[in-house]
Amino acid sequence: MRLDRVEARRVTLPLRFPFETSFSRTTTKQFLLVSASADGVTGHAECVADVDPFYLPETNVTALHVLRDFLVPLAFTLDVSHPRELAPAFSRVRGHEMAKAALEMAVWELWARREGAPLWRVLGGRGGEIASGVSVGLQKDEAALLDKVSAEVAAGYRRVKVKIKPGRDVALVEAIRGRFPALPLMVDANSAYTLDQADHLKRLDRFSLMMIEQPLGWDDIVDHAALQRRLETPVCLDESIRSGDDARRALELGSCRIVNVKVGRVGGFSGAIAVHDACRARGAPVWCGGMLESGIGRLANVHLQTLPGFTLPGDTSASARYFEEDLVDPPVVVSPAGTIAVPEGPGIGHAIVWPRVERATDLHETWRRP
Ligand code: OSB
Ligand code: MG
Repeated sequence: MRLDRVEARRVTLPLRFPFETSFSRTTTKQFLLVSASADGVTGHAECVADVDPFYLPETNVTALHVLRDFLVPLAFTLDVSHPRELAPAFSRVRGHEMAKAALEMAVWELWARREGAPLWRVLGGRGGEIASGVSVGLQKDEAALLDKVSAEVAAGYRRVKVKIKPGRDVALVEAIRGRFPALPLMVDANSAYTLDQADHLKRLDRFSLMMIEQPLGWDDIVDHAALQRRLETPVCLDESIRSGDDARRALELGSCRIVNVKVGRVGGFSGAIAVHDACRARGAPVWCGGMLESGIGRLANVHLQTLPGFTLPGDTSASARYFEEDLVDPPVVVSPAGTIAVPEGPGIGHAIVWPRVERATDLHETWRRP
């Protein structure tokens, strides 16, 4: 298969509520929607880069540059006999995992559509349903946080993650635990602490948290290993894991006991499968993170989570938590039992609502094979 056209659209969607973390406060979601075509069939994928480099170094502008000037021209030289050939071909470009992932995932989605198969089947997963968890941003005070957590528990979510940062951590977790003694609960610091604060973080050990996600440096695995030795609570890495090899190294070093995988952060589905396999081979649980994706990226995450190593609920929640109107129809919904149905249709399996995409698009580039 030779690609004959690749497109990138820059799409902006308002978020229903601002999403606040230790590193930023997001009120609108802007992303690149990448489409790859061959022989009259087109696959689509959502890039997880953001407008700013506050989570990881890439932005929508760097992703567009790297796609336009390097990855797309490279992809046009390939005769693809399977989408897993994209990642090794892209390895000449160092870093830029989010840009790579967007094109790689679009080719997997195209591949699935060509086969008339749901994405999960070409990824090696299974149909059925997945368990759903939620990520709750920083709230204005303890009462607001307790209200939010109560609403998510009532909605059926199987696990709740709350964002923390210095000054907004131990007391909040204590309050949630007081109200919900048996709730599968975890926290995510997005690199807001340093190893000097290990004694403080140790105070979280009393609350039987499932894990603490990315407490230290965004590119660190050495200090995290020192921290994990001092904590009972399992450390989970997010930002620090950019490949299957990163997952292997972090687990071997004892930097974490659990891994969050985001397809967009590890260069695409091949990278995500490599992370999954590295964890599974070492008996470490892996779960799927999220980046406030529209339904297009959200469904890609649903399909990925049908691989057997995904033993914990991830951050894939209902479209309606973020968007008044999603770009897919039907939107992603969560049952009262806290599950999401795995689609059976070709590719991501839900229809993309093109008039909504076009309305939300302010820039559209098309590249053709020379
Ligand atoms: O650290 O997991 C994170 C959102 C944006 C950037 C980083 C993170 C997150 C989330 C939200 O936690 C997960 C989601 O609901 O999509
Ligand atoms: Mg995280």
